[in-house]
Amino acid sequence: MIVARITTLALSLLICAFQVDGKLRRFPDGFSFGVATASYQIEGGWNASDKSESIWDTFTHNSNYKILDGSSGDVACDSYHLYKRDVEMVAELGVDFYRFSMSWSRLMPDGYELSKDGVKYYNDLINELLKHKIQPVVTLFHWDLPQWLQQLGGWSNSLTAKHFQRYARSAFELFGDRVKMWLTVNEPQVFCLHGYGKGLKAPGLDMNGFAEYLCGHTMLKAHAKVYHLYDQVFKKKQKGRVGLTLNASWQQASSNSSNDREAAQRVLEFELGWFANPIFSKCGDYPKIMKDRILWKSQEQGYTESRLPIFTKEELEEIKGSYDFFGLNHYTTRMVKEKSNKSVASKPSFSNDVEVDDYFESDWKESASVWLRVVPWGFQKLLNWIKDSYDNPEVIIFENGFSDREGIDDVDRVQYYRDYLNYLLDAIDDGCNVSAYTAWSLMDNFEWNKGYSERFGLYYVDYNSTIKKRTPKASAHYFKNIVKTKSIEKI
Ligand code: GBE
Repeated sequence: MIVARITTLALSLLICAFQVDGKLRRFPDGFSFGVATASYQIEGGWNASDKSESIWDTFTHNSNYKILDGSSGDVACDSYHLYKRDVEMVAELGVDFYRFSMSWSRLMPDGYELSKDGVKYYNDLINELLKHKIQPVVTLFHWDLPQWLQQLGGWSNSLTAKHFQRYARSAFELFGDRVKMWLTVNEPQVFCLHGYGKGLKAPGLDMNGFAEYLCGHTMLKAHAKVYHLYDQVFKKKQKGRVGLTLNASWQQASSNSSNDREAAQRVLEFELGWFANPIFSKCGDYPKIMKDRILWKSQEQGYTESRLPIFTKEELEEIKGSYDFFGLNHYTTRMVKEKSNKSVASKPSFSNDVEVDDYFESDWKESASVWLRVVPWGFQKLLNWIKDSYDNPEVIIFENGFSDREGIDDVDRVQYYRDYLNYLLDAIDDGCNVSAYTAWSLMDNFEWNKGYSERFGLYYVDYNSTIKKRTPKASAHYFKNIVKTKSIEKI
């Protein structure tokens, strides 16, 4: 422990020395910083008081599904009890805002009545943050749908949008006097593809090529409904902003050939455009390439209509422009080329609809996650793609981070943040309108299918200790210094 302390100290001195010697780059005036978490990944208290089960409770308690280390979020970081320590850490970092999510099944166990204890928990957390002058940023849905709604089809049932709106209304009424930034949903693409298409995540449905599109369709409608509800009923009085946050990797064409460039563009359209186009593009609706390909493949596969649902005119209008900013979660980059042996698969799937080959360059530094390689320049390229595709919207980075299996001497994470933030500044120099940055994550937490085996935190969590002891890593000291000086050494 003492040795570890000394190395951390040495490391932070080294980081400081680096910053004094190297050339410093400043973040623009008004640029703000935050850190993020999500309810199921940190709270625990899965059956505290009158909380009902969420699909992640069901999923992790069912042995047919596989969480790598056999764990669950039953206790996680125990933030249900330890939220004051969490806020203390956020304050230590000196950031402007804390992005956390609300557990729908904690706040409204049966979808209608509010839970007294659920309301109290989020009131306490929000008030504690404000006491420390930290702005709360709330995600309404970060993947933990109430199980009773899943019984009714979950996000493949379009009525879920109505239930979501009722839940959001309560959240605005209860907390909107103090919460000024809301995210409706987190990464609908990952949630729908993994939960309804591949069956990897809760609710564990593997109805590839169908159900992920149904899920996405309802989520887009739900998002828009909540956006307009806030806009029409709450915005004037509460003066907050509403958006959502979308995941995207950069997709680098493996050659300059038009085939490979089209393939890379296609992945961007299927991953990011699927949700971004209907909301942020001038014409609205799904990307043309998605509509065309899925219809064509569906017909070839013998279906009479496209597996991608169609919006009505009214729905298109409702969804288009339903944002106050463009939320982005970004981690990594892939190389993409045209698929070598293309086919209309008899069995529909999202990946057959996209139909590319992808890979990582072998010299891209690895993380603890198979899907995450360190490719900082991809960040700049992606931000420029968003600028060019959606008329340079205000972008807020709501997640960016690195996974390891280390303790508090997380040099690789320090380097990741240094490099990614440098390319973020390059993107800003290119004219990208990025106004804030959020590190994922405040602390190590339940990393979905990987359980506790992959760590993303700025704070180390000792899961074996009864108090789930949190200790700042080298990256916490490093990040704190960036926030404090609003600058970073040039790489
Ligand atoms: C986000 O997702 C989540 O919002 C957050 O909750 C999570 O903790 C954090 O990032 C770190 O993962 O077959 O395993 O290779 C990998 C990040 C799929 C984006 C996982 C999809 C990461 C994109 C598929 N990735 N995800 S496989």
